[in-house]
Amino acid sequence: MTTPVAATDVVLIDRHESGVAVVTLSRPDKLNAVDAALSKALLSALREVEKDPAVRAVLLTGNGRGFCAGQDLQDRAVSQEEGQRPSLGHSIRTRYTPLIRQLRGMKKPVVCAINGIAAGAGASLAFACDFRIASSQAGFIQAFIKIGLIPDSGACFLLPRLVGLGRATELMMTGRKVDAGEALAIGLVQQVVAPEELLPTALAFAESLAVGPTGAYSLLKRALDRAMSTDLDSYLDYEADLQEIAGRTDDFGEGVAAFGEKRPPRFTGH
Ligand code: T3D
Repeated sequence: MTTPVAATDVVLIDRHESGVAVVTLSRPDKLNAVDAALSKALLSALREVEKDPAVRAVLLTGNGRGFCAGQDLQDRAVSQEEGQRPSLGHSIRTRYTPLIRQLRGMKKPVVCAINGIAAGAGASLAFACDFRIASSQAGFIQAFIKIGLIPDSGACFLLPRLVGLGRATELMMTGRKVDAGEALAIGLVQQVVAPEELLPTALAFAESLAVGPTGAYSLLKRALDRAMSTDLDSYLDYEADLQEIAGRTDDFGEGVAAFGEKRPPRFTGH
């Protein structure tokens, strides 16, 4: 079933019985560029699927030929024409930071199905997901520099961690397009498929995650995030704390029982 959220039709949620919620950006005539309504609806949709216990994995994608073209520049053009200088710091703090925090902090795995161009903050949304599967027609552009901005929405934090500092710097300073083949070669996406295979492939992958120990995925995400930004000694303490939590879950008991009984585990996420 597909339900528009936040009284708009610019972000759709389609809940599948498999436990996967497909969240779709839907301003296709503007390549799903982020205006105030879309950012608000996306945050609302992500929070909604996060708190829905029936949802165990999330799939983020876009309608039409683009995934997301970043900030809606028509909004900005209007401001410039009116002689205004918009506070981009305010825009980042209120519009984009909450989205990136929500995606990175999501207690469920998030798969991004990149159906077309991902530019500016649109690329950052994809970087903040746990997995990226791309259509052969997808591409990534660090578009910020072309309009005199620095990469935002976590791009300077996330992209070097995905592809290395040297490559990230080159992509960010040139603003050149990375096509799907290059994205695969540099590890920016896990898989590239034909456009008609994108949703079935991404959905099947998300479904395979949804039957997994989703509580452990959540802890694993926290472990990886911490590991990328601390020293080994501190990390090892944090790891022990997280494994303490994992060891008290029903899923750990079920996993060990299933191993002993030589059967597939039936994880519940508890
Ligand atoms: O401002 C703040 O709050 C700070 C935050 C900044 C975050 C950011 O994301 S900054 C970066 C903003 N994004 C860009 O700079 C990308 C701008 N778009 C493009 O460079 C190109 O559109 C693409 C390379 C993405 C795709 O090119 P192409 O040739 O495939 O498509 P197109 O013809 O340019 O676009 C199709 C339509 O989408 C077109 O509308 P029209 O003329 O048919 O009515 C175009 O204007 C619209 N569109 C594309 N991107 C945006 C957009 N409309 C508004 N904002 C956009 N970002």
